[in-house]
Amino acid sequence: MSLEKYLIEAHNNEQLQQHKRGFEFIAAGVPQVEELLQKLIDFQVAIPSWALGTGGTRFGRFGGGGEPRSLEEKIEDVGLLHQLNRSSGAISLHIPWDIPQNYNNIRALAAQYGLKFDAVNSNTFQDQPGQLLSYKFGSMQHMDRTVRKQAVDHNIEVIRHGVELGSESLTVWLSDGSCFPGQLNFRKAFQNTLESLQQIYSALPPNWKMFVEYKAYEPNFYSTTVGDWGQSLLYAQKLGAQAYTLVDLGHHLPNANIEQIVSLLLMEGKLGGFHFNDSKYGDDDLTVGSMRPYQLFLIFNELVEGMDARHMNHATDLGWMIDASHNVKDPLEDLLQSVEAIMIAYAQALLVDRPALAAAQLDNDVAAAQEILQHAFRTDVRPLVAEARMRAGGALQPLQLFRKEKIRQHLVANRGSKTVATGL
Ligand code: RM4
Ligand code: MN
Ligand code: MN
Repeated sequence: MSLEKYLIEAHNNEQLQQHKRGFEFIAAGVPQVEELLQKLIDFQVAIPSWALGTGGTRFGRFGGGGEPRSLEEKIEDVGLLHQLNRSSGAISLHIPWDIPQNYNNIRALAAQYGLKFDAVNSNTFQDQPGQLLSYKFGSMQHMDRTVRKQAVDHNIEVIRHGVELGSESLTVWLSDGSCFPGQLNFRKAFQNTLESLQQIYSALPPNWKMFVEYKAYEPNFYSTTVGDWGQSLLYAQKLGAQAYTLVDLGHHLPNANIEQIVSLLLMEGKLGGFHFNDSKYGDDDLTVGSMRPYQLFLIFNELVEGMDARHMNHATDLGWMIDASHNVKDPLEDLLQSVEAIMIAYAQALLVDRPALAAAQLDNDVAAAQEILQHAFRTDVRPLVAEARMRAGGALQPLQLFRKEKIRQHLVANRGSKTVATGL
C-alpha cells in the first residue's frame, strides 16, 4: 500500500498552527537555521530488511500480523516509512533472506518509492537448508579451508546481487569465535579470517566500500574473532583503502565510551558506517534513543565534529542504518520512533556552539564545557525536525498519522495476521 499525498497534506494542515508556534520559537534562537534544516532534510537513515518483522528471542516470538512476506513487501514497508518521514530513503538487504528474483522489477519498485539500496549484508552465521558445509565452528576463521571458501564465495555472491541493485557497500558481520577457552588458536583464527576477507576484498568493485562490523560476544561467549573496534580496525587497515570499521551501538561491553571510539575512527578515516539501536544490557536491539538519549547525542556530537574536521558530507560519506529488533512493538512504529530519535540527536549536535566549546576546552573550563553540551541536548529540537520533514513532503507527526490511517490494520487485511517476515 501507499499513502495518498493529500492525506499527508491534510494531516499537516491540521497540525500547522501548533507546529508553527513551536517552530518560530526555537528558530528565532538558532543561527543559520535554513542551513541546519537543509542538513536535516538531506540526512537519510537506511532501514534493514530484517527489522520489518517481529523479532524474537530464543524463548519465543510473538508476531503482530501484517508482516511483509516477500522482498517486494519489505520495500513497500520502507516506502511507507519514507513517505511518512522522508528520512528513510534506503533499504539494506540481507542475503539469503532477501534474494532478488528479478533485479529490474525490484529496482523499479524501489525507485517508485524513492528508495536506494544501502549496504548488502552477508550471512555466514546460520546454516541454510541444503548448505554443504556447516558454520557451527565458524566461517571465515574455520580450520577447514573448504568451509572458508564457501563463506568467501557466499560474500562474493552477495556483492553480485548488490551490484545489480545499485548498492555500493558490503557489510560483513561474523559470529566467528569460540565458546570455551582452548577451543581456538586466536592467531590462526585471525589469520584465516584476514585471508578470507582479503579474497572478498579483491572482488569489490572499485567504487564499493567494505564494512567490517565488530561485536563483543554472542553467539560465541568466550571469544569473538572480530570482537572490538581494535580488531576491526586491524582488519580494515590490512585490507586497504576500501575497508572500514562499522560501529553497531549494541556491540560493546557495558559502559564502553562509544563516542570516543567514533571520534578516533573518524580521525583515522576508518569509520565507515553505523548501526543504530539502544540497549540496557547488551545487544538488546531496542528502539534508538529509548534508553540512553544523552549517549546518542554525545555520539552525534563527535560525529558532527569529526566529519566537519575532515570536510565530510554528513549525509553521504558514512553509511547510516538502523539495526534493531522489535519484540513487543509494531515494527513500523518502532522504526518511526528510531528515525525520529536519530534526527533529534543529529539536530542537537548541530546546535552545539563549537567555538565556545573549543574555548572552554582550551581554558580547562570543565563546567562551561558541560553547560555547552547540555544546553544543546536540553533544547527541544522536535519542531526543527518536524519542519524539515514537512518541507521534504513528509508528515509533521508520522506516528500519529500512521495510527490515524490505520496502516497496520490495512497491512493485516492485505497480508494476513499470521505472516512471518524472514530475518531473526
Ligand atoms: C548481528 C549484527 C548484524 C546483523 C545481524 C542480523 O548482531 O548486528 O549487523 O546483520 O545481527
Ligand atoms: Mn549490526
Ligand atoms: Mn547486533
